[in-house]
Amino acid sequence: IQQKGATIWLTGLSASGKSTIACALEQHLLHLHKFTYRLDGDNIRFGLNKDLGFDEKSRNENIRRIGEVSRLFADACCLTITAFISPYRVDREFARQIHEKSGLPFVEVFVDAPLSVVEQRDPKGLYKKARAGEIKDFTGISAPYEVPEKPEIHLKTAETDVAESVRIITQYLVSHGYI
Ligand code: GGZ
Repeated sequence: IQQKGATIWLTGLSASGKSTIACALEQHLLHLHKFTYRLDGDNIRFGLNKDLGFDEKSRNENIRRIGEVSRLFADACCLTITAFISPYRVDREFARQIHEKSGLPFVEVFVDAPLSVVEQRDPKGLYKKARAGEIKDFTGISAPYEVPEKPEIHLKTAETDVAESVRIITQYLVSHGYI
């Protein structure tokens, strides 16, 4: 394999657009014939991490494991895309540190949409349930989201469409020599 690995770490609220951007980015990188893989709730929270819930400790462990797995994928020369809320700064920093210790690029992407916007989108009705107290520890409502302080990329998804977001991330990867 000629390419190097890297992790593209998307973080943001539920319904901010992480999964949509991750899927579109994966498709784009595949079209460029890059070795890429996407880690998201569907292949992690229903498998490796099916023992974990959404209290603070469980989220810490969720993100710790995803950080380790993404590092392994990146070490295997994969452009690894992760799409998890990852609400705690300390957990994202841990993921970053284990990549950097291994000499692997870690690109933190803040998928930013205001709470008012994601609550309006509410594609699965989860915010409504959280407001009604039917889901506890819901990020943005009854659990914290710690905004990234120095993300490599800051996407405002209320103002930027998916294609543009993919273009911005790809441009970053090209300009840093990661692809
Ligand atoms: C936040 C929750 C919760 C609670 C279930 N808080 O929009 P979705 O539905 O499809 O994606 C959300 C997903 C969040 O899982 P993550 O592994 O990304 O979270 S974390 O990084 O914080 O560990 C949401 C659904 O799971 N979901 N309960 N209480 N999101």
